[in-house]
Amino acid sequence: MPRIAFITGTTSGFGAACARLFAANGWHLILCGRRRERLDALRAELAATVPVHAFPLDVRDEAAVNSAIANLPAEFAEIDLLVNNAGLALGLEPAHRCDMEDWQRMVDTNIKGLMYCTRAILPGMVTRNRGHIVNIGSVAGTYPYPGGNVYGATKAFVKQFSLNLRADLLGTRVRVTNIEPGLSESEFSLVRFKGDDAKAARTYEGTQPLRPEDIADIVYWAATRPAHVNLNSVEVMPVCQAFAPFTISRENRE
Ligand code: NDP
Ligand code: 8X3
Repeated sequence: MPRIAFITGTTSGFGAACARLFAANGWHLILCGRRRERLDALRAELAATVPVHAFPLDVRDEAAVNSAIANLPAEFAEIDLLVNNAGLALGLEPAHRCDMEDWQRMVDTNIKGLMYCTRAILPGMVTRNRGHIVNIGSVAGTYPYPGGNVYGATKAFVKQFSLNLRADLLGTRVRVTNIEPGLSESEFSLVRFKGDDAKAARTYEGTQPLRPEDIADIVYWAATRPAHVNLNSVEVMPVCQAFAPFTISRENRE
């Protein structure tokens, strides 16, 4: 029986790479993101291989998420895998200089959007007693760094929400995995720095970051373990990245 994956945020980066890998392995796909032209192009590319249902969706819009799920064509309705990938970071300023709208957009997308998609799709999985939710968290949800403030906090939400879903789903055959990547090259930094190409490029300069295909590989691997195996979390960094040491300020002593 063909399997159906719903992947959010497939117009670039991890989501597009996941769509390509799952298509290459015969999965039927439901794809979304806000940029219609890119979605159309991806659908045109993949529909030659597998059935694809693609539509523009802003995951921050709860009513639109619910309506999209409620009105799925019958052949796509029984979702086996939800990849909650859509997300973003905005800015790298210290908290006292951040733009409140940036903080709100990160909360609305990374937390609320992920909640809306999960809440809309999970009941069907529980009824069918089959399914898998793969959330894309981040190392920023575990390790603090300057400027990570609300972005990291949204990914800490993803971490704890994933664990709590596991607690709620105990006794069902529905699986939950949180994948937590580190430095990865995609449009992530371009979005974070609001279209500033040079600044985005400097993030990756002289490094060998993870590629979207590396993350897709892990999502696919997690989704294709035997049905009795649940990967709770996968933390992954490029070899060129490690943890910051504790820092000590020598300023402002009494
Ligand atoms: P990209 O910017 O390349 O891709 C982000 C995707 O999310 C795009 O397809 C974008 O589509 C979509 N998206 C953003 N906002 C919305 C929205 N409101 N509704 C629907 N779709 C939306 O970044 P990545 O591929 O790197 O990021 C994917 C996920 O991985 C994110 O959750 C990110 O936080 C996480 N991550 C990224 C890391 C990195 O270093 N790159 C490391 C760890 C985690 P569109 O703009 O068309 O809506
Ligand atoms: C993306 C990784 O380190 O830029 O989640 O926050 S990082």
